[in-house]
Parts: sequence; C-alpha cells; structure tokens
Amino acid sequence: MQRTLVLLKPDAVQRGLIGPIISRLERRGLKIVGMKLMQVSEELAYRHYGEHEGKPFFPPLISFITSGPIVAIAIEGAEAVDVVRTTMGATKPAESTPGSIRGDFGVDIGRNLIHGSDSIESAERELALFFSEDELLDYSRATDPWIAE
Ligand code: D4T
Repeated sequence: MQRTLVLLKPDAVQRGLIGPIISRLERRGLKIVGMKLMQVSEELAYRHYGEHEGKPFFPPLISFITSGPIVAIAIEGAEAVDVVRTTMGATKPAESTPGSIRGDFGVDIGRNLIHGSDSIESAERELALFFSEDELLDYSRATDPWIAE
C-alpha cells in the first residue's frame, strides 16, 4: 500500500470543485487517510515547490498557491502515486486526457486544479510538510478487499 499527497489548489476551492474532485478519487477506490482545509504560507509554498525555484513560472506559482485556501489530502491505496497521477491527467490541461480531472475541468497550466506527488520519495517528503503523524489515520473499510487483492 502506498500513501501520497494531493492538494486541491485555490482554483478548485474557488470554483466549488472540492466535492466533484474528491468524488473521482474515492470512486477510483482510493482511501482518504488525512484531510484539511488550510491556507498555505509563503514558507510552506517555497518548501513544497523548492525544486522549481529560478524557473520563470515560480513567482506566479507561489503567488497562486498562497492566494486562497487549499484542501490537503493524504491518500492511501495500491499504487496510489500512479493511480492519483493518472486520475489527475497531464500537468498541462490542454494535453490532459478527457475523463481525467484536469482534462475535464481545466484549460490552463497555471490553474490546473490539483497536485499529486510524482514519486514515492516525493510523497513521503510532501506528506511530512502538510501533515503531522497523528493527523494520518490507519483504518480499514469493508470495501477494501473488493478494490485491491
Ligand atoms: P503539481 O506539482 O502542481 O502537481 O504539478 P505537476 O507535478 O503535474 O507539474 P510540475 O511539478 O512540473 O509543476 C508544478 C506546478 O507548476 C505549474 N507550472 C508548471 C506552470 O505554471 N508552468 C509551467 O511551465 C510548468 C512546467 C503547474 C504545476
């Protein structure tokens, strides 16, 4: 079982898409093990997106992610990192497959609605940035055996 970090970015919150996006993740069989509505500080934004510092899109990215509340979600499931990434669609909504979250709800890379960790290592680092250990729950659902062997 893997764990990964999902962020519903400020555009998703402002557009009233929290419910529809979470529905798609749940529908895929993923389990929510932590969740909170929060304001990202400039410091947290720099730590989360540090790898992009120096790139032209970095300043607007920091200002966007700190522009309003986000929903941080810790997700658990078989192959959760890849399953979340394929459910999200490509980074550039114009190239995202219809049926994916970005492919159905987005048009612009700077307003691409959702973040998902891109590897198991990033997931571990990013989950620790957004959640403390005691905010991540361990529980099972009666449906779990019907979702993954
Ligand atoms: P995030 O990290 O938000 O899930 O996006 P991705 O993992 O899919 O893509 P990324 O790390 O390459 O980019 C981070 C973030 O920056 C925005 N961005 C990216 C942008 O505004 N312009 C660009 O040219 C790129 C590459 C979108 C996502």
